[in-house]
Amino acid sequence: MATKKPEAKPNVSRDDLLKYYRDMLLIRRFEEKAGQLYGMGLIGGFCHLYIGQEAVVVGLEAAAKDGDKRLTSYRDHGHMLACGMDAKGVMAELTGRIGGYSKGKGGSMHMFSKEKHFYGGHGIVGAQVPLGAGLAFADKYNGNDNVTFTYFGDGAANQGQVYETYNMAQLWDLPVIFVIENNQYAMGTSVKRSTKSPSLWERGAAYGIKGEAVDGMDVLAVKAAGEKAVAHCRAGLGPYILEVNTYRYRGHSMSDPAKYRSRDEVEKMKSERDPIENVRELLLQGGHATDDDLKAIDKEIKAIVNESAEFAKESPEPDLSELWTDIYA
Ligand SMILES: Cc1ncc(C[n+]2csc(CCOP(=O)(O)OP(=O)(O)O)c2C)c(N)n1
Ligand SMILES: [Mg+2]
Repeated sequence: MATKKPEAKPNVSRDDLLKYYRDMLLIRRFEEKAGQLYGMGLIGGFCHLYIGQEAVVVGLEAAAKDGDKRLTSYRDHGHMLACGMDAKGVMAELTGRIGGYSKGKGGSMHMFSKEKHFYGGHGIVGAQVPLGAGLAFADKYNGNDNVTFTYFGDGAANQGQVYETYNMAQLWDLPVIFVIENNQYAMGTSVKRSTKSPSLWERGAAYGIKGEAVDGMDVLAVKAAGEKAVAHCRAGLGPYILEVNTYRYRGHSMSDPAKYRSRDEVEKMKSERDPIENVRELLLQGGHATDDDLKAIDKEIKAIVNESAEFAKESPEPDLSELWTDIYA
């Protein structure tokens, strides 16, 4: 992935820039805390952290409006926080407590919010892609101008159902943005080992779908591309593909031996491309914020995250009777 520094003069307001900084930092600190609670045995099962990829979801949420929908894979905590779901409810779900978004019965990969139009949390690779087209179909049918952001990974991009969905979405001009979060790896398999074609978004051409690749470590670039994609969909021109090039700093999940890449590679990304550091530099260089302003934000975020962890520890486990609720059969 190309290394490039953020532009010195971003075309956004100071308040916007501060919001992106705050939103990305909340995801980063929340995920670090989740990692700690996992290490302490308070979170069980699978847990996939989003650290490193924060600019993707924060940039795209900056292009969304109320009523737009989103859904993603199992690497989903960042998406929930970015669309305004409560950190306490997310953390409590991770610890399997009644105060969680799925009453402690879903865990990391299975949370939803009707209020925030967040449709999961999907553990089956690629399964959310056709579901996203279905949500977009409903919006088109209902005659509103909402769009659906359907996030999936570089690994998922090799799934057959993605291409069946591309075909139908384009055929029916569905307002769906296919967001390929290309973090360079699918578990331990680098994209270079799994994929011969140089770019994933260009595969949309086979179906007549427009798209582009974006620097996913630059929140402003992601926002700008998101606005373009959203405008395309709202104008009734059908789906759009964004391949957002990003990087995950942590393992695939909490149980990852990390033998498929070098420590140097990860360190280089962290030191040269970090999305939060990039915005921090923009804020400081542009005179939009002082060190003290940013320290105050750090403190505020830390308090939100600590509060979520306290809530998650204190919330009771679901009662046994909950075994028989929220089930179809
Ligand atoms: C249908 C299916 N096949 C395999 C798996 C096992 N699996 C879980 S995550 C994953 C890798 C997916 O990688 P990618 O789409 O790049 O997403 P990332 O984890 O990088 O966010 C695999 C193979 C699964 N959950 N579902
Ligand atoms: Mg991946």
